Amino acid sequence: MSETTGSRRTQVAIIGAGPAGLLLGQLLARGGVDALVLERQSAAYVLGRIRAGVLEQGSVEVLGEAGVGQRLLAEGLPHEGIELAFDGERHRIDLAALTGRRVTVYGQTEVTRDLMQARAAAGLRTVYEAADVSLHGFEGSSPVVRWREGERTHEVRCDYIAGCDGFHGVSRASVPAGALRTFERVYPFGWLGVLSDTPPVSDELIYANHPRGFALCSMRSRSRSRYYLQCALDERVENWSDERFFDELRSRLDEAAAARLVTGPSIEKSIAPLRSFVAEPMRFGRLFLAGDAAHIVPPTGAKGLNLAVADVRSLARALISRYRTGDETGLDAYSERCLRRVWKTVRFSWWMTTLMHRFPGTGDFDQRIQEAELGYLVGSKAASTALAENYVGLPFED
Ligand code: RFL
Ligand code: PHB
Repeated sequence: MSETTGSRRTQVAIIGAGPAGLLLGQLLARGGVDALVLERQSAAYVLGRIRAGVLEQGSVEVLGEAGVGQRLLAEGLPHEGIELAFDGERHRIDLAALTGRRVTVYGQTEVTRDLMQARAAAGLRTVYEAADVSLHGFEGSSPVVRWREGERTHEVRCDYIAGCDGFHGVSRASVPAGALRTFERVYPFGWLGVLSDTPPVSDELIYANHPRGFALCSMRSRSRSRYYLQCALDERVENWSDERFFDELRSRLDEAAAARLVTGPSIEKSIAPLRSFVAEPMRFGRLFLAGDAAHIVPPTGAKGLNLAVADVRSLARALISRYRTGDETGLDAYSERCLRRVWKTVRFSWWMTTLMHRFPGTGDFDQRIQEAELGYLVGSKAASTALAENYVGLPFED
């Protein structure tokens, strides 16, 4: 039997040290609210996950408010447009002209690194490699979180628990069955991603619709590229040499882009499944879900990380005002307010996924329909604006 060490107290126990958990910890600390962050993995493991790359302007602003905007401002790449490739040609969507806003290319790894450093510099504690995290008493007034470090079991008493532990985390799974309604769409394909130290094929991101399947040309810097190919769900990374990957990518691009593509050894290669998922509500008593713990979107619209930032912004504001003035209206409105934005974003990501990918079992008719919609999109200011408004990010509600 392992022994339980002395119980400690914090105001908010945050489960998960991904971008959602770390950003919440940072915003709360700046608002004078005490929090402890518990993470199942090591810090190195968390930093090794290659994920998102595009930040909405609103997300950049929130990271600035959290005091971690300096390197982002210096090294992030502002993008004022994206390119859509289909039927052998590329067309630019001028985000800045259509919306007055832009996005910033800055890797999720870098966001996480900045947040980790800010947390360490402020002397705030994160428990990494916290095993068997369990949540108790959140339906009442005194929640407790327990975990194991080696042989020792620890616990923290708190006022609130923030479940920021991603799609496979323990927080959502701790909610009593029946208290939660979930909505899900699993797509019949995945994304095979490659990171390489090669200059990006274009100054802007290219989203390509092609009869062989979707392709995306993204980047992390002027010398590091991130490329994705739509692949079958049962595809295996081992079957994709770098050469095969780049040959396939070239075949899905327009001639000019294919000719410009600079290839080089991959430094990361992985396959991600695509899914849309929403859990309602996002609050149970004193447990609040935020980020991927509550919802997942396919990466086509570059929205997952940005949604996590929007949730956390709202939760931090609500908690800070609860501690400052005792006012709980922000906490009471949290779930509904977030879900309005979540569903709009789920819709956008689903739409962009449907428009850009080749679905198994569909044929030339469906390809022509997609090309017709893309043609309309790039030719109509109204339709381009609708895409651009969503891509740069819908305004925060408060
Ligand atoms: P995370 O990043 O999954 O972090 C959750 C953390 O919780 C920990 N954890 C636990 N800790 C303690 N106890 C437990 N029982 C635990 N269970 C889990 C995990 O180890 C982890 O550290 O969720 P968070 O913070 O909500 O952040 C969400 C984002 O990571 C995610 O939405 C984005 O990466 C999605 N995404 C993209 N989003 C964008 O906004 N723009 C993009 O360009 C973009 N591209 C992408 C993406 C996701 C991708 N994949 C691999 C799914 C591209 C890809 C390929
Ligand atoms: C990325 O750079 O990883 C990225 C960019 C845009 C997306 C998805 C992923 O839509």
